[in-house]
Amino acid sequence: MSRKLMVGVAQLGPIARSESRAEVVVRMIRLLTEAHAKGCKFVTFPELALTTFFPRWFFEDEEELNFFYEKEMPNDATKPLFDKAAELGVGFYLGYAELSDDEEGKSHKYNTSILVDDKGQIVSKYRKIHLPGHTENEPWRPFQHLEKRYFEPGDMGFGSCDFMGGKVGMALCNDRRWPETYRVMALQGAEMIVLGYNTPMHYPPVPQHDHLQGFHNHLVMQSAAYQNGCWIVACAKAGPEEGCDLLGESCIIAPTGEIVAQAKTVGDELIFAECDFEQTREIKEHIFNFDLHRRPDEYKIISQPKVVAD
Ligand code: CDT
Repeated sequence: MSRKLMVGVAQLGPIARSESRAEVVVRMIRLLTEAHAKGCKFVTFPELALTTFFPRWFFEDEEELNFFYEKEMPNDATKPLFDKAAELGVGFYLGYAELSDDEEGKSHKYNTSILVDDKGQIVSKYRKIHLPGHTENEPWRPFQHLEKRYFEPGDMGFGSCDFMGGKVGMALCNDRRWPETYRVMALQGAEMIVLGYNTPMHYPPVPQHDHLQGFHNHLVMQSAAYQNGCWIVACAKAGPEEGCDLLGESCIIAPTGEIVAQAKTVGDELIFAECDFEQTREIKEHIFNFDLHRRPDEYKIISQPKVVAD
């Protein structure tokens, strides 16, 4: 038996600060249409896919900052994408900055992703848990990374839902570097984990690692795919964006840890691969059979509350 899904990754090249959401959505629809022509039933877009990567700037003016968030989804700018996807019968993953009010009317900001089914309906939402970077303006840096200032940590946990014939979970960028991200979803049965990223090639605090950005990107995801017996679908926003070079190398990784498709450019580019959810069993029922071989009693320290050193 097989449960195959043709999956596309719609890597986006740079988005200028002056570029409107409508212009970005036109680019996304172009890739979605290409994916459909190639037989894809599901397409992954990047993290914060609708605008330039705004945490690279320190904004003192709240209104200027709020421009980058979506107050509803879909909205006027993204509705054409939802409509086109429904017309083509293609589902998608989309990352965006979310501004929403809670029941008490208090505003919250999250780095969010959604899964949208082949009828254009949102079926699952995730809010980024591992927020990298810093909280205060650090003018010594050539560019800022203010995710810790501009977003709250996600409050929805790592989940896994029934989607397009398999169990699918979501993550966002920095989450992919943490083994717990994948394991928590795999323990809930995730067979495919989709994620978008914006990864600067230059890491100001440790520039001696700059040449390793591509290596670290694939290292963490390939090992996670294998250790959790799941597909990993990873989509970059890539290329020279507002003076900051972003890593490309979007990819689709099989449960064996092998990369089965990889972007060659740092521009708008579609890659795709047929992913069989059943292939996860080769790993999950054998070398990493959790029921047979995991020793959670020995891992307790992993889930203890954080100890903050003096
Ligand atoms: N967007 C995002 O999470 N980027 C981070 C950059 C790390 S350096 C602050 C990443 O892990 O790729």
